[in-house]
Amino acid sequence: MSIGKDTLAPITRAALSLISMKSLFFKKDGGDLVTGEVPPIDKDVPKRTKTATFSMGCFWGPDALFGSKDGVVRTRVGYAGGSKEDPTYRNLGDHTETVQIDYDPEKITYTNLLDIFWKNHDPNIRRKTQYMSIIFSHDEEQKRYAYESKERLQKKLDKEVKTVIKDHPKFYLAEDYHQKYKLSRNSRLYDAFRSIYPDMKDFVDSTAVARANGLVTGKGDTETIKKLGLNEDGRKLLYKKAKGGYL
Ligand code: MHO
Repeated sequence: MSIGKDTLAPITRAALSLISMKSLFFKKDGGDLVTGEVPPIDKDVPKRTKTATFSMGCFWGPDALFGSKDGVVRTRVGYAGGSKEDPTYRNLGDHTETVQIDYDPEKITYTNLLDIFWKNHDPNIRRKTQYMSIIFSHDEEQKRYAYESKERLQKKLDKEVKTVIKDHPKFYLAEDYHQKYKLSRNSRLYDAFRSIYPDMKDFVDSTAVARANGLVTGKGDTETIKKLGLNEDGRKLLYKKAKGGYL
């Protein structure tokens, strides 16, 4: 026999309906974890940014990794390097999973980004096209740094570095569910940021969201949590995830 609602004390009933109302109005859209203001870090976007584009395996990890770095303003994941028009995840053709980074050159250099690139995947292995190691340079300077750093690493390892260096090709933005994927695995936090940025483009372009996506994987400075537009409950939850180091 199940206990019907009328067998519960009125006070319990009232409490239960309050909880369900709260979840109806707040929890679903994540509004219970945010301050309702634009995240402070997003009010501070530099006017001039530069762009870097890398392929280094499944793009979920690099999205979070680069997003966690001070000086990185925006990240997005997509497909590049192939010739197929309008590739999708299920119909990728000859493209490669790619992360694109807008950065503030006053705070982080292309050389810093290259270091992160080399240290966070194995460039000695030739992988299938989807997961190939590629540096897409956006100008002559980036190209030079890319070749120089590849050369240096090859000498150091005394092993062929299979990374391909190409000129910046057309970049096709990946499906919404791939953007800030690590954060999406934490649905309360993901919904919280979606409640700040209901428009997917604003969400993807937010520095706050990029940092949160890094923090849930245990990367980045937990001091940054203060600047992401979360209220105390939100900050506590993100802090817990950051310390848990979920990958
Ligand atoms: N299917 C792999 C990689 C996904 S990545 C977007 C996984 O589940 O880890 O290619």
